[in-house]
Amino acid sequence: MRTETRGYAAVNPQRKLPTIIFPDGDVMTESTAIILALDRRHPEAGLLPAVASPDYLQSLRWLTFVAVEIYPIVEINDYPERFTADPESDPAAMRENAHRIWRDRWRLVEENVSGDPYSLPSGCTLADLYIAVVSRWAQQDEWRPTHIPKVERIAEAVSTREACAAAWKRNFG
Ligand SMILES: N[C@@H](CCC(=O)N[C@@H](CS)C(=O)NCC(=O)O)C(=O)O
Repeated sequence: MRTETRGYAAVNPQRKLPTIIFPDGDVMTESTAIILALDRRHPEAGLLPAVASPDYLQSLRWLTFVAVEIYPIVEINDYPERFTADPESDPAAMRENAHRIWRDRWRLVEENVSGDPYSLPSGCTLADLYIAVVSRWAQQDEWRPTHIPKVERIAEAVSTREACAAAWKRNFG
């Protein structure tokens, strides 16, 4: 759902979610940029691994991979008509193709993350929250557990963290 109000367009010209308004009034859009900004503004919280550590590089890698290779597929799943100029095109076929690409890219995450139950050996980071949330989209609930069990473990571990459980329940039941 695109957020239609004129007021929302003033903070997010693309009228997409998410948007964050920081306590000092700074407004930011783009989920990965928001994550990096939160980490810089709250260094004490350890939201991402220490900058000098190898895990920091890997957390940037997976954040970026999910943001640019996976998240955009959600828009094709939700709004296939935006991606064709052909009035005869079949939205179901476009969606199925999007699902195939979605599954291939999640398999790549599955085969390359090195931690357990989180994506990196050093433990939970905002990259895990991002992986967990984005993995819930694009209608693959039945496919996920058998094909990407590590990603499922990340989502399970995130969803049961004390700080995340209520928000997870609100959004995903
Ligand atoms: N690149 C943006 C993508 C944001 C995005 O696609 N948000 C979805 C919700 S998950 C949305 O608002 N979709 C409505 C639409 O495409 O009209 C980001 O990473 O924040």
